[in-house]
Amino acid sequence: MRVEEGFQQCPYDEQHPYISDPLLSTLLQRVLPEQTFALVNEDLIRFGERVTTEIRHIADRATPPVLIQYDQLGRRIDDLQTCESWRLLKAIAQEEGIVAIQYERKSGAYSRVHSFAKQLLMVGDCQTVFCPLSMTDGAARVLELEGTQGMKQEILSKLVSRDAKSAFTAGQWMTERPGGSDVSQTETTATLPPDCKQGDVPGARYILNGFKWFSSATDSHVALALARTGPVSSGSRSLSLFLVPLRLPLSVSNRDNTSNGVFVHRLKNKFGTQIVPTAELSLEGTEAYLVGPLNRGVKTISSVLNITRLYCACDSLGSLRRGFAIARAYAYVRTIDGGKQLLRDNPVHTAELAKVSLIYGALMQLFFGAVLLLGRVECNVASEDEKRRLRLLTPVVKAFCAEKAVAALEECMAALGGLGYMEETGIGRLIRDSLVEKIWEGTITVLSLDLMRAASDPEALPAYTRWTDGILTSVPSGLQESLHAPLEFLKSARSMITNLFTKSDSSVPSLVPRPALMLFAYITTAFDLLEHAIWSDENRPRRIDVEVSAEAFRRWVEEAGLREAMESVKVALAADGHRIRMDEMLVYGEKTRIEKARL
Ligand code: MFK
Repeated sequence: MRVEEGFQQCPYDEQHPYISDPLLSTLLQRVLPEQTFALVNEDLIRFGERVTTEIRHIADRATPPVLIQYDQLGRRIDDLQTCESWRLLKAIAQEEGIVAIQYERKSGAYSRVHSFAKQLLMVGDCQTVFCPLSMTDGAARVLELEGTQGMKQEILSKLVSRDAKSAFTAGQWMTERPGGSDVSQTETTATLPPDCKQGDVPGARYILNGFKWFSSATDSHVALALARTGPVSSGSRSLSLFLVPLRLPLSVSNRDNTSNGVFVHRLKNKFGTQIVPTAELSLEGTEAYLVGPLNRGVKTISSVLNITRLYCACDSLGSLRRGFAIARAYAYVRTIDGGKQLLRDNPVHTAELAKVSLIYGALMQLFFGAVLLLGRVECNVASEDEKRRLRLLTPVVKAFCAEKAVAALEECMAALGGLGYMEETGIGRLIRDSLVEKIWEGTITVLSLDLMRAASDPEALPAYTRWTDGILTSVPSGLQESLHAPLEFLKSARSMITNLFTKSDSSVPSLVPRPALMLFAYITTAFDLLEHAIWSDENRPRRIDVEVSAEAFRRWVEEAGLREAMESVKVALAADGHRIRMDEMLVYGEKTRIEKARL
């Protein structure tokens, strides 16, 4: 039989990423004022169309970057060649205002929601182009807060521009070989040139020398870099933040790649995000300008981290959005049972996809909860309680979305059987790319320590408790009755968090932070889902919609892992020296003779 003659699977239609999404539009209706919703809704309908008809085809043609370090005459040129798709995707994102919307602030405090909703539609087709844009956004925020007048005029305006021909992008250089996440080991130094006397003035010119181990926006125009301006013994407290032009003079037309002493040592050979030009860089006499106070570099760059971490969460969520859309679309066309039924008619299959849907919806509620707070903080309309909640939530949202989205994406892949494992469906790439979210911009363990750092603010827990109390007291009597058991269970889970966060930093047992982050994420998400169910009860005319949102809350509390998260915290709280010793034995076994000899 010729291959064209046998059975041919009917192709699936992923459909419009916004209109066909089961959750996004309702969530936006809840969180946005009516007029803003109308504007955002219209933009998302138009943009979603652009994703499927134009952006997806551009993304499918992307190829990895190439580095040519020397020309035919032996001159060092460091010519980093990215593919046309990468450049086009970046330009489209700039024109669409992925960064700009958030600084034009036409929708006030809701501008962040607008941009992140757009990103959500494009993530699965963007080849991780939001990575450099996230750092561009973060750098814009740092310059908005700490930049000199000159930096604002010359750089900030270009970072937030919609004109792709003249817009800048920014990188962020923190990581170095000795410490990785631990920047206290930074080797890069910043020294004042002989002609410059005042080094602590914002904008002061310094000379950087060192080696940056991960630069994910190597094709950018500027970067924010940490470098040492004080004694090594002061660790991260003697690091300052610098704005580095990648080329001098700084302009989009300057192609002289080594003109500011920035040398691309090699491109990284990564497991995923292969289109992103991540590289190792050496800085040799590189000109740079002080941003923010001297020796307060970590604090100053934390605004970048807190923004890029939400982009990371959006990347996890957006990858899952697309994987789930493909799995749903396939269930509509794949016949089973000798051709008598469709896959979508099979309850066992649908039950598995319902678990994916629950996770997707829950992560979306958690994510947009944080995005709303960020928008309010940036527009100076946030209360002190909201600022504290955002500080607690940012590391949690990034870590939890990374942890849960990949597992759910695996289910989406399996929902297509062997076809899902084929590269052409794109789910494999989504998994590979989104796996990095567990690592870059802070691993889950680093983020759990950051949560503990944020929770050590004595006002953080009261702020969080006031928010949850507010939701609990607004549950209408109908829902009180139908959700009695999960509500009681949620309250008992919340008291566990209260006990954890009221411990002083030093009295938190060493194994607690990571399970504490997971528990905190489960509980916060449950409150977000409850808030949504309450809103549905009050605003949605169809009973079935109220029932579905209440059911999502119930399943999240009773079936999705909250109980297990509580158990993990209990185990970590009780862990003594013996358990830690047993962990060592389970992982490494008895010390081998070689190890003993080394000691
Ligand atoms: C599609 C999306 C793509 C996303 C783009 C990805 C690009 C990928 C490229 C990379 O991976 S770049 C490198 C990523 N590296 C990291 O994310 C670093 C991980 N390490 C940490 O996050 C550490 O927690 C950190 C370096 C931030 C802290 O180190 P330290 O030296 O232990 O800081 P310390 O002394 O605790 O804090 C210094 C100050 O900063 C303190 O304030 P005070 O001086 O007032 O007490 C902290 O409270 C404050 N701080 C730290 N983290 C903060 C923060 N403030 C606000 N928010 C935070 N997150």
